Amino acid sequence: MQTARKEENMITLPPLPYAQNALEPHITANTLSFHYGKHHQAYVTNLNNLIKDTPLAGATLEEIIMASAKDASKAGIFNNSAQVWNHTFYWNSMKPNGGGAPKGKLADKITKDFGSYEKFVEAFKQAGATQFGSGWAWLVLDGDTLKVTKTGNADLPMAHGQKALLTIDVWEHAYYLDFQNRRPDYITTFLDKLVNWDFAEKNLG
Ligand code: MN3
Repeated sequence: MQTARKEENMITLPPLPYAQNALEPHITANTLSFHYGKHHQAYVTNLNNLIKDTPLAGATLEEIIMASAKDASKAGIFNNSAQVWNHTFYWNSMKPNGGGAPKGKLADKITKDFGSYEKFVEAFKQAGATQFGSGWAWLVLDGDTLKVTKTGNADLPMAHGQKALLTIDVWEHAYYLDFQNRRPDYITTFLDKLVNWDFAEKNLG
């Protein structure tokens, strides 16, 4: 019984929103089997080990992230909890047969805040390509304004008072098996073939 009670308090790995081969030929099942099955799973496992028998056991993922974001003594908890959140958000930022320009409310807001969809694309590619080392590029809502941002390692918009709408993982493990060192090609493929604007618009609220 004690085991069952403890499991209720654990952070779990959410299912991928599509099959591991659903993003092929752009992102292969081989990449997803490692990226989701090994990397994402490892962040979940590490986090559960780190919060076990601490006051954060049983907290929601967002509560754990915010409780550790500004506390240097909890860097390991922050890194692993934020990476659990970031990866779930990233899987949902893509879909089979995605890509291209958004429509409707989000398209209008992108035009209003960036000048055009092309200007957004330019900013997003620039952010992803210039994030030095590991990290993420984001479309966020900052107050009432859409912005493109980049974060290093596990860092994420909610730690900066921003609302995430969309993300791309630019850690090498996200693209190296399929694109080797060609990070800009991976970002272009994400935007042209994979991006899930329905998810981003839902996050806009
Ligand atoms: Mn990753």
